Amino acid sequence: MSALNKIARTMVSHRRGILAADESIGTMSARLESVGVAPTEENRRVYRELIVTTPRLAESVSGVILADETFHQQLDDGRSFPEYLSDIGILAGIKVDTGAKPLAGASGEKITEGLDGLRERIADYVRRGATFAKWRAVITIGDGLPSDRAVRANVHALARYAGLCQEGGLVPIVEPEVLMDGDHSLARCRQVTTETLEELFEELDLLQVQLDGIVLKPNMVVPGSGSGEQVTVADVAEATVETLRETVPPAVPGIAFLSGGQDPEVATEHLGAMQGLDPLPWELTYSFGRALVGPALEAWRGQEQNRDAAQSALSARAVANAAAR
Ligand code: 5MM
Repeated sequence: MSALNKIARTMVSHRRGILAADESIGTMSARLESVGVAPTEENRRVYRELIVTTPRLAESVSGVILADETFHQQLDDGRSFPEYLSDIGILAGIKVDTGAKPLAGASGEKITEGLDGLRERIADYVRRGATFAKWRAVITIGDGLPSDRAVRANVHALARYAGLCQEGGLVPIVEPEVLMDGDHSLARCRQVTTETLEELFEELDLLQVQLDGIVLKPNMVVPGSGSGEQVTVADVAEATVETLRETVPPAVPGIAFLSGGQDPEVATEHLGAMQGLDPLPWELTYSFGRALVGPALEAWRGQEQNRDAAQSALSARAVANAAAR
């Protein structure tokens, strides 16, 4: 077993999943402001410390994805976030993309940036304790969208990122997110997700990315949030697993879903229903952001006296998702 494969398997095995706490400064600031907390560097640090010090987190979380700012911050006891996570048996990951920007010539579509200087940044993150990385590409469904050029450009960047990570000793989480925004049907989401994943695996092959040393982080196959289409948990589970069976090679050790704006409890139900569709060639787990920490942020609201309630809210979601596995 290669070192990368061993890390990837640790990330997705034993009923644990990955906590995405890597909101960019802009996103995290907006989330803090939405619950009445001033968006300062110190408040972002305090909030992230609350999240990672949740009691027994390591029983349901194998890895935490950090943003660059958090990666270089310390807990109150002086340990860096990667050091603390390692001490409690959780792998430290780092978001290495620098965000999704407008793609030239493709109105309304985005390309994720961050390849320049990535080899050197990876070496620095590895020295500071990172074992895996994350890069998120966003694919928008709309009138005539996504365009071929947006899908191609994004899967190309994902494959180049993945290759650089593996060269530097990090397991890449490869995240091609087909957004839930829009009024499209479940069938359309399935079609776009299938095409995106097909192109992604062609590109990973072209760039000689070692498939047993990645974790795929896709969207679940769901109707657009504005579609009004009524679907059951079983519909989503079946459509998602069928899409993945058609596109994801069995060499990939694990698939860790993003939640994408789904209600936290519904996302958990979807994850649970997929486990019933055995046999699956890969582990299926979670790499949720909002669906894990959303209720905790709501409960906290920046008040020290709400700390226990916030940690209990995160614990409840983490334990429920581990159980769903
Ligand atoms: C936690 O949010 C991540 C970073 O977002 P920005 O760079 O846009 O601030 C995001 O990539 C996240 O990891 C995935 O979207 C999964 O999170 P959700 O909330 O969709 O489960």
